Amino acid sequence: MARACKCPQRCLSITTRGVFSGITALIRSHCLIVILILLAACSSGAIPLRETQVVDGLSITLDTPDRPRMNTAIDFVVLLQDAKGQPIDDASVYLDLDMPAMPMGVTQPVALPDGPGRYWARTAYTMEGLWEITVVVERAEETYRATFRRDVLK
Ligand SMILES: [Cu+2]
Repeated sequence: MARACKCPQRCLSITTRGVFSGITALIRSHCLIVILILLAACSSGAIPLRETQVVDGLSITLDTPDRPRMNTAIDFVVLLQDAKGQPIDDASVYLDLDMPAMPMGVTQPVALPDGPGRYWARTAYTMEGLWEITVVVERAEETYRATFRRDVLK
C-alpha cells in the first residue's frame, strides 16, 4: 500500500485497493494449498488407474498409478474375485515387473493380504519407459497370470 497506515487491517477494510489485495492474498494462499496438494499427489505417484482381466474365471484387478515416476515407492493393489464375484482370500500373489524392450533383472515383490480379496505390494520402477506388470496368482495348484502395462516417467 502506498499510504502509510498505523493499522493495516483497518486500511484493508477501508480502501478498495486494500480489500482487493486482501482477496488476492486469500486466493494466493488457497492456490498455494491447491498446488501443494497437487505436488503431493504427483510425488506419490499421481493418477490411480484400475484395470481388470478375467483369467480362467478368476477376476484379477490391478490398481496402481498411471504414469508413475521412476525410483519412487509405488503401491500396487491386487483385487481377486471368483466367477460369482466373491473375494478370494486364500491365494498367493506376487508381481513380476519387467520392461518389454529389455531385461531389467528380477523384480518380484510379494503382494501381502490386505483385506477381503485384496493384496498389496510396494516397489519402485528402476527406469523410465514402458513396463509390464504381471500379476501372478497361485491358488489350489493353479497359476493364473494377468499382464498390465504402465508408462513410467523419469
Ligand atoms: Cu529398462
